[in-house]
Amino acid sequence: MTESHIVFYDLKLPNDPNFAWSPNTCKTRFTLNYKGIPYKTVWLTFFEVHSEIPKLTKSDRMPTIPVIVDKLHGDKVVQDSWEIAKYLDEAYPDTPRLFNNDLGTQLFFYNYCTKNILLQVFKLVLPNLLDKTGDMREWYVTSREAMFKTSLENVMGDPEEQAKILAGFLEPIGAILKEYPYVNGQQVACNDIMLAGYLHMLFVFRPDLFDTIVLNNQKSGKHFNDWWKKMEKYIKQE
Ligand SMILES: N[C@@H](CCC(=O)N[C@@H](CS)C(=O)NCC(=O)O)C(=O)O
Repeated sequence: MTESHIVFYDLKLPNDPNFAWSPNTCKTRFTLNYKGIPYKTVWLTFFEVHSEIPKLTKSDRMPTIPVIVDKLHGDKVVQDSWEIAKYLDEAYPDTPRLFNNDLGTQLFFYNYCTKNILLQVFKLVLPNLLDKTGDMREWYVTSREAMFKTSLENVMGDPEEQAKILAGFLEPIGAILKEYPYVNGQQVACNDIMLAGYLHMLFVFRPDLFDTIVLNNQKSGKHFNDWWKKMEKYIKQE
């Protein structure tokens, strides 16, 4: 067995341990898969994120995951999926690259996906996610309502309407995939990994909607379908 270079902290649902679902951590999982860097997952619940992560980061920054500890480079700790992607490109230069002197445009696309795609996917999967929060449900509802400054019912809104909005946000990306095999053109870039991380949450919680809104989207035709098939090899647990 290959020895893992990276310890990767992922988010565990109380009723579903060892199940990769979190969009933020999936961005890093898929990054590690794409780069072929051997890693070991440590699964934390939301409560453990708050108790364990500050011990690693030794900072008063809000504890979130993904976090990695790079055992090959002096136990370097990196927090945040975007920072981790940039770090791994530098620390492991012999692995497939995610950036090619295009940080600004990739950041623009990443922010577009976070603001639009991730938010819409979250609204659509929220009832399914809540069903899996087990004894953390009360904490989860209270903390998310504080984050959104409104009730989760308001956040969810009308699912049909939310699905239409998501389809609209995907449309300009479908137009890229109509012309090119990947978001940045001929090769996988960080953009593809980030987008796959966000869409993966819809795939695992609402495969029916993933099928209609993403894979068989009326406007984007089969282009997302072709892209997802190419990305599938990076969308796996170690
Ligand atoms: N921008 C950050 C977002 C990280 C994030 O929000 N992670 C969530 C898990 S999906 C978290 O750790 N949340 C802790 C909490 O909500 O208390 C990234 O991309 O790494």
